[in-house]
Amino acid sequence: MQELLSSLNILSQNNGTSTGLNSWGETSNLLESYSPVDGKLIAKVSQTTLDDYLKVIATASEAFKYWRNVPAPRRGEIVRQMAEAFREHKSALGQLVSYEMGKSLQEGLGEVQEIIDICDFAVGLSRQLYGLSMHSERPAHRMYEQWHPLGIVGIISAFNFPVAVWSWNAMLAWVCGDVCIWKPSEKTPLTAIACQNIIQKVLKNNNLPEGLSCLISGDYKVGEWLVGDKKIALISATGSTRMGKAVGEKVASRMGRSLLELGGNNAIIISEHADLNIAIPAVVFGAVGTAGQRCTSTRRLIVHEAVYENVKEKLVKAYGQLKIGNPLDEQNHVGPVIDKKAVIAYVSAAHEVREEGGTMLIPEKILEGKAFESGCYVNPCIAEVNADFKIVKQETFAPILYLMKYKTLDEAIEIQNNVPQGLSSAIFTLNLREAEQFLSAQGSDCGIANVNIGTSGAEIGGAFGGEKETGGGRESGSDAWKSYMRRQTNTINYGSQLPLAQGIKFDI
Ligand code: UN1
Repeated sequence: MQELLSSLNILSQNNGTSTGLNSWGETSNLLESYSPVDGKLIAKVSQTTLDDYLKVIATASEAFKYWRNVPAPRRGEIVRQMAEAFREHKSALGQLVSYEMGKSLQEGLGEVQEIIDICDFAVGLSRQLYGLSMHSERPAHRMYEQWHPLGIVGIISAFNFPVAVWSWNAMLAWVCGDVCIWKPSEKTPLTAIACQNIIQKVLKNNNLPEGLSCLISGDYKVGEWLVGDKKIALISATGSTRMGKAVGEKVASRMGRSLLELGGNNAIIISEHADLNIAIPAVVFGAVGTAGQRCTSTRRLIVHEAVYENVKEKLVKAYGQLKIGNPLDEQNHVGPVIDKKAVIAYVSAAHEVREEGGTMLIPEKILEGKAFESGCYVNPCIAEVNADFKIVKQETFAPILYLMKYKTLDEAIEIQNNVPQGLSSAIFTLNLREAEQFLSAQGSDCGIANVNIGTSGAEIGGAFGGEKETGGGRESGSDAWKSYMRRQTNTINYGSQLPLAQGIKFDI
């Protein structure tokens, strides 16, 4: 591990386990990062003080004045170099993601690949920040719109995708001419420092000013400084709905912008016309991948009554083959959940299922003994429930799958939509009418709706985000870049008259 950390330049020279965050001023109160893989303390990280924070803001504000004037394709070139740097460090960073967060090595590497992919996307985008031109109703007038950089973007990211979600925001923000201040989850501070170190080299090599990419560290209080600060033009926050509501309200009260990517309660509908050979693996990957800790994890399975027993049997069999253990060992499918608090949430969700009258088809179990010393390894479980149970309407960040039955597609869609969250959804069917109904205006109400693929594992090219309590924000691909810029409408009169719009006469 020491070797891995030093290959990512994380260990500071003077202190074996603590690391300074940046070169600005005093830091105190160390934040401890424990691995859920083996329960060991990996390193201690300095927390940002208010004094540090003020210096960071001043530095970022200065950097913005410079960066906004750099031509966008030139900004894209810097992001291209960042992609190269991440390619070079993919293996080490992927391992650290896996060790600090607990997801499988394949998924850790996949996360770094998402960074590389969004960099590539952003490079192309840097030449495509298009505005429209309009025909003016007045003679000898030209109208068009242009997109300008917004300012400082505050990025609050969650532990479950400790690096990819930051990059979706930061890479777009940079090509758009913004500067970024990143507040990673206090549960995964080291992967953030690793990313900062990787890009710092690129920034230095190109003589770019300090402040383009800032990292602040600490708990929610540090996040509150960002959220309440009028100098932060946009807050992009990923996390729980509870956190997002607090952030959204505070940012709105200062008339700032927020982009929220919050909880999901994602369902897969399995119709009687489904190809179960692809449906079952999609459900299992969606429900147990990342130990059920993706925003897009499959939490609910709504199965047609004609195939219900068959699906149930196949699922139980598939779950019986899952290997749970150290996520860095590629033999294992499921690693630990992030910490003991997550284990408690998992256990109490199972209790609530029973209290509400459901059955645990595969019951909850905390794994003990050798290789499970961290206390964070749990058995993925399946519960048979009614769609209206209170617990089924909540997002529990753990590998628990709720199974329910339906008769008609209308009913299945009604069940799927009848939760407070609206992130991701999917149907498995080979019937064209069913698939199209699911995707239509009377179908899924989620930001993401898929046919014959699962709810998780979205590509970076699409806009990512969801409706209702998921927060409404869109990140990553498509035209999500528009959230990171301000639109300006320009009208130019190249004639010698001053005609007014709407035909108004004003003679003087
Ligand atoms: C998240 O869980 O916050 O679609 C993001 C997926 C990933 C991103 C998930 N590409 O599962």
